[in-house]
Amino acid sequence: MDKQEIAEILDEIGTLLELKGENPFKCRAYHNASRTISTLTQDIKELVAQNRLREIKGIGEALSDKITELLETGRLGYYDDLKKSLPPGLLAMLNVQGLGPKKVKILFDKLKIRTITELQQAAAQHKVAALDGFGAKTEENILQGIESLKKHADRHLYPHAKTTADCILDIIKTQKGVIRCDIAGSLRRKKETIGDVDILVSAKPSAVKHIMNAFTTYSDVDKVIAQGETKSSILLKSSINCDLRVVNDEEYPFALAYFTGSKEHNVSMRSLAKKYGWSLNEYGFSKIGSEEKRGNVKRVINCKTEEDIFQALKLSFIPPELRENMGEIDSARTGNLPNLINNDDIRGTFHCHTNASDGINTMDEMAEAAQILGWEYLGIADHSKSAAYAGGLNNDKLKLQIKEIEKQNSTFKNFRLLSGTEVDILPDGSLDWNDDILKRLDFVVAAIHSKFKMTEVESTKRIIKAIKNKHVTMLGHPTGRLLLERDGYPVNMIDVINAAADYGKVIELNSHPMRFDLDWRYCKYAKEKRVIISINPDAHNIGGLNDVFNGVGIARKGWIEKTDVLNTMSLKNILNFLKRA
Ligand code: DGT
Ligand code: CA
Ligand code: CA
Repeated sequence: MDKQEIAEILDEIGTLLELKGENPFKCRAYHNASRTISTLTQDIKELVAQNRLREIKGIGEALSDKITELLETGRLGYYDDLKKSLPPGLLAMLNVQGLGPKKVKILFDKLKIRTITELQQAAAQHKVAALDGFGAKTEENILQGIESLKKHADRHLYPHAKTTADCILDIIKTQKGVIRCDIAGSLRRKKETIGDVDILVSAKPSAVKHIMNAFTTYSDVDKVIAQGETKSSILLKSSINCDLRVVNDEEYPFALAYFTGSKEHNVSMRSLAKKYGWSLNEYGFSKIGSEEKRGNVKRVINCKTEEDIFQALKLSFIPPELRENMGEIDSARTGNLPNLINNDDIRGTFHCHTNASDGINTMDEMAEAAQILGWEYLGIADHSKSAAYAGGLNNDKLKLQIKEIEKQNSTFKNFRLLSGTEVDILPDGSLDWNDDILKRLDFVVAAIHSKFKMTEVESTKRIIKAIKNKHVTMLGHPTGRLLLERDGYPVNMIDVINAAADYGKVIELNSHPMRFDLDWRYCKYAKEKRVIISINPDAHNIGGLNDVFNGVGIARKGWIEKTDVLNTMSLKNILNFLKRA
């Protein structure tokens, strides 16, 4: 059991205690301990072995004993008993947007609601609105929340699916007889959310059976859905589905291209092949009209790699991220594919939080982590005063932070902290800081965090007004969406991009895996309008800085090149840019 698993269990204990209506201090102690453990820099195993857990702030005797039990035995009696004492459906109900432990407890106590289905029925019969502290509006929101949950239930956030796929790939790779293997599907295309994981293997025929066995007996399998000679499917305990396909090595490049998709891209590729008189499928190129089934394909062209397939069709290689049938085949034919941005192009980032607002790490720790990544600069952007829920800074605290950054900067060689803010765009489009404060900062990220329920016209106007403010460097998370949780506020993104172009403002590609906002589908337009994109992590701890690299994947999907991105600039150029901006 690692610290992350321990942190998750502690957090769940806190929630279970809330569901039971326990003393709030006790509940909070578990939530806090969870956060502390998940960001622990020391090795937790070592701390337990040396009996030093209690040196950590917020970890008393009871918590220390529980963490020790978890680490040593992989279980915790207290947690198991707690879980047994409540209907298991209550925890699932917390996934409905707007429902916290307090409300779930009332629903259970008063209406005996134990599952999301029961909740949906009760709300449809207006029994929920009648409860104290609920009302018709809350009831309506609950119904919408359930709908949205159902809509998203079968998709997963990118990093979650990627970690899962990498673990399985590691196991498959080491099996005897495996020749090549890769992740395919939407994960290879770096989509913002993933339906299921697709893995492709080429192997000697004699090895297929034990490869399939290794896959279906993987320790995290919940259910084997199918096990066959060419394809097996499993459902993992994490509720992610995973497909494994095994082909022979001659078929491999064709199968990889086919199962990478997208479906729409495949259809266009097949149409192009037809113009050459060929049929293209997952087994190969064959002459139209000849037998196309596996094993009977008379390949007209042999291809060893995906590159060979594109070459046969007189196309340059199309990176998987671009295979969405959004003009990539035409561009590949005319040699006009973009030279996509890479992880190595990133030289720093903006929009990072510290423990001065709702972040976890200190500014020093964030700066150190950025330098370990080899970056030249890091933009600190804590919340502004109206964002009370996120520990927004007041005037004095922000001024203090600016001073602190100056002081820190005198100690760095070849690195610089940039002082900034994530300033709230207030409902009328004005900013939460006055000009006196804003002009003292190196950069300003303006973003909406309140009053989401506006019409498209209203929120577009609100954003454009903020963009026009001369102190604003960039617009943060343009739609405010939380993937698989809530849609963003309605925005006319074309108008927003046009305004950013007119006023020379940057637009953030917020790279938090729940946001990926600006959506990649708008990146190409922004690029055409020469709007610079900043790939920002919205990091709340040192680990969060790495989200920039997920953002690079999304930027690649949006046809973005190094020169389209603010934080590929050197420190010197950034300082010049910010001075001019
Ligand atoms: P997902 O799993 O919903 O995130 O999206 P994908 O793209 O991974 O879709 P999936 O897992 O259903 O199938 C993997 C790839 O297989 C898909 O991207 C393209 C290919 N594929 C699947 N079904 C079809 C089909 O009916 N026609 C064509 N041309 N390709 C298909
Ligand atoms: Ca898939
Ligand atoms: Ca699939």
